[in-house]
Parts: sequence; C-alpha cells; structure tokens
Amino acid sequence: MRRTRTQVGIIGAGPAGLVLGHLLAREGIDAVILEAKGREYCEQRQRAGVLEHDVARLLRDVGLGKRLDAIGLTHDGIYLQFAGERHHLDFRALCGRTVTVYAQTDIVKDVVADRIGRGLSLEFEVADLALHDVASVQPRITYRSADGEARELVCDAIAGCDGFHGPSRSQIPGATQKVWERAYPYAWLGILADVTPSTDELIYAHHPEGFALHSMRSPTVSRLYIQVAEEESLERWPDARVWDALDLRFALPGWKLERGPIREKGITAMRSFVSAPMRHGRLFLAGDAAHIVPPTGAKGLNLAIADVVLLAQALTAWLQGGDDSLADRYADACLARVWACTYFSSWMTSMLHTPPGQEAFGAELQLAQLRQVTSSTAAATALAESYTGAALPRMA
Ligand code: RFL
Ligand code: PHB
Repeated sequence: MRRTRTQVGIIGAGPAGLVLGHLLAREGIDAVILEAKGREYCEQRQRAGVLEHDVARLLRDVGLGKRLDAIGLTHDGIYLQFAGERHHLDFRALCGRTVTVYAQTDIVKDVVADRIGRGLSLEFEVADLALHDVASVQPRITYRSADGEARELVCDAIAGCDGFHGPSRSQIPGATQKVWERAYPYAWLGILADVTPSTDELIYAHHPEGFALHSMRSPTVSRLYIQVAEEESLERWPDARVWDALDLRFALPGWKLERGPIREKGITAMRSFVSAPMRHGRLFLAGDAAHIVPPTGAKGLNLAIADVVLLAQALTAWLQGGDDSLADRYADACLARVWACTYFSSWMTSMLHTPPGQEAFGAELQLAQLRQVTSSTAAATALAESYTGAALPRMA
C-alpha cells in the first residue's frame, strides 16, 4: 500500500470540500481532496442556484469571482404568489442585501479549475474509501485510486465533506450522536429547460394543486420546480404534463410562461436533518454530511460554505499556530447557524406547500402567513434577512 501524508484529508469534492481546500490553500495549509465520482459528473450535477449576499462576496474575496461577476445574476428580491396574486419582496429595500443566482455546478467548475491549475491535490474516482483512528493524533484514510492502486493518507485532521450518504458521519460514536429529522410528505420535480426565463426574479408560488418555483440559470436557461407526491416516478410526468402543471400553478392574467425543450428532469425528496456533534477527535463534518434542509429556503449550499469558513479558520489556528480553541468551538458555532436555517427552510416549506389531504383550516393559515409577509414590513424584513443570509461567521 502506498502511504502519503497531508495536513488535512478532505473527503468529497462538493462545494464544502472544494471551498475548504481553497480556503486552506490560501493560508498555506496542505490538503488532499478525495472524491468518489468523476470530474464531469461533479461539474454537471444539477443542484442549488442561489447564493446569499455574503457567500457571493466571500467567493469574490478569495479569488473565485471572475465567472461569478461575468455570468452571475444579482437579484434584488423574489416574488411570492398566492390566491391569484403575485407580490414582490424587495430585499434591497427591506434589508440592504441581495442574492446572486449562480449555479452550484459553476462554483464546482471554478474551484476545480483553479485547484488543478495550481497543481493542488484533487483525486477523482477513488473507491473503497475508509476512515481510521479519527480520535487518535494520527487519523488515516485508506482508498483505492482511479488506477486501482491501494493507498493510505495519513493526516493531522480529516474533513468529512462527503454529503448525506458519505461514510464520515458514521464515525461519530452512537453514544454521543444526536439526530433530529423531519420528512415532508411531498417531493420536488425539477426541470432544466432551454428557454429564456419568463420572469426577472424567482417566483415562489403557493397553489391548492401544489407549490411551484420559477428559477433560472442564465438569460437562456430556466430552472423550474413543481411539488409532486412523495413517491412520485418520472415516467408519470412527460414534458407536456410538467408544463401544464406549471401553467396552472403560475397562472396570472397578462403573464405567460414560455415553454422550451427540457434538457433534464429529476425528483428530489424533502427532508430536514441535523446531526450533532459535528466533530469527533480529529474528524470534522461540514455541509450535507451533517445537515440537510429542504430546498425551499435555498440554504443548503450556503450553509455548507458557512461551515467551511469556520472550519478553515479553526484548522488554520490549530495547524499553524497550535491553538485548538477554535477547533473546540467549531461544532457549536456551526450549529447555531444550522438551526436558524433549518427553522427558516422548514417555515418556508410548510407555508408554501399543499400537503396531501390538506384541511381548509390549514390552507387558510398558510394564506394568512403569506398575506402577513407581503403586507407587514416587519414580517417581510424578517424573510428578507433570512433569505439573503446572516453575516458569515468569524470565530476569532
Ligand atoms: P455534496 O454536494 O453532496 O458533496 C459531497 C461529495 O462527497 C462525495 N462522496 C464521496 N467521496 C469519496 N468517497 C466517498 N465514499 C464519498 N461519498 C460521497 C460525493 O460524490 C459528493 O461529490 O455536499 P456538500 O459539499 O456538503 O454541498 C451541499 C450542497 O450540495 C447542497 O446542500 C445543496 O445543493 C442544496 N440545495 C440548495 N442549496 C442552496 O444553498 N440553494 C439552493 O438554491 C439549493 N437548491 C439544493 C437545491 C439541493 C437540491 N437537491 C438535488 C438535493 C435544489 C435541489 C433540487
Ligand atoms: C434553484 O435555482 O435551483 C433554486 C432556487 C431557489 C430555491 C431552490 C432551488 O429555493
């Protein structure tokens, strides 16, 4: 078995692992990123699209702003639609902050290209990855490289950035681990379509037939979602049925949803999940490995980046300055933001979706909430602050 050393072994080349590697490199800390999938798969996997105010600023500040500035779309607000009316929430006016529509796939492409361009270590298509001795002073990762060679990576610390299904979280001993979970009784069917968006800003629509969201990727590509049944299958949703459902849920006199060729279609389950602690010994979890939010609040990617901002600070103080006090506070510092976003995402989800068999009383409560956030400045400001995101954390 070939044995190598690094300061931080990072498992996963999603946004959490890649941005962590980038932040550590800026501090002169050596890291190796190990990813199970191929480069192309990671760069094409359709997911998030909305960056919080400070997340977009951070990416610019750390040298990842070139394409973000060229093709990212700054949005001052969103539309909320319900009871046949569309209301605009102006975040810039309400709280002085905006969001940027920039695809997760583009962040992944930017960081991978930068990393490879600078000759920093990033291995795709690794197999049989396992963590060892994470509570010792010398944690290790064993794996098989893309060419089939068995390898061992000896680390000072390991960052588990391997998403919800990765192996890292299972290293937290059962006796100390606590999990909170809520499954929602519906799913999202998402499409990517080659058509100019029919809106300038995102539309979140409440409808008795189910929620719908109009997002976008560029001036010529639209991203749209509809609420579907929990156990729905794609075969039951041919393109025409998807467009018809979108037409119905976004219907508004004088407004038309443009149709175009659907390039991709997928179904996403909706769940809230938090696992604590986010650290065991020299293993630190970040991003979806430790928490999942339903996508209605556009928070998952942003939370993953907030985690690694803290983790990069903690690991830098520890591995460079010998100060492990930030590492000790890492998990609690992350979890405060995680619960704030879990609350916001769950609130947006339950306000906007129509659960199966909804009673008339529940529907009226949703409409009352929606009227409140579109008529009360205080309620609208609270939504705007949560959606555009709190200031990024600094532990020092
Ligand atoms: P990721 O992106 O899942 O990356 C984890 C990586 O780990 C790899 N991996 C392994 N590598 C090596 N060995 C193993 N054994 C491994 N096991 C796993 C995986 O292959 C993968 O590459 O987690 P990360 O980095 O924590 O990032 C989290 C985000 O991807 C996620 O939270 C967001 O996409 C959520 N999300 C959204 N977030 C937002 O902030 N704004 C949005 O608008 C938004 N929209 C969305 C979303 C997620 C969606 N889906 C599909 C879940 C919309 C959707 C539809
Ligand atoms: C997206 O563009 O994919 C998107 C936007 C907002 C959300 C979720 C997903 O709340």
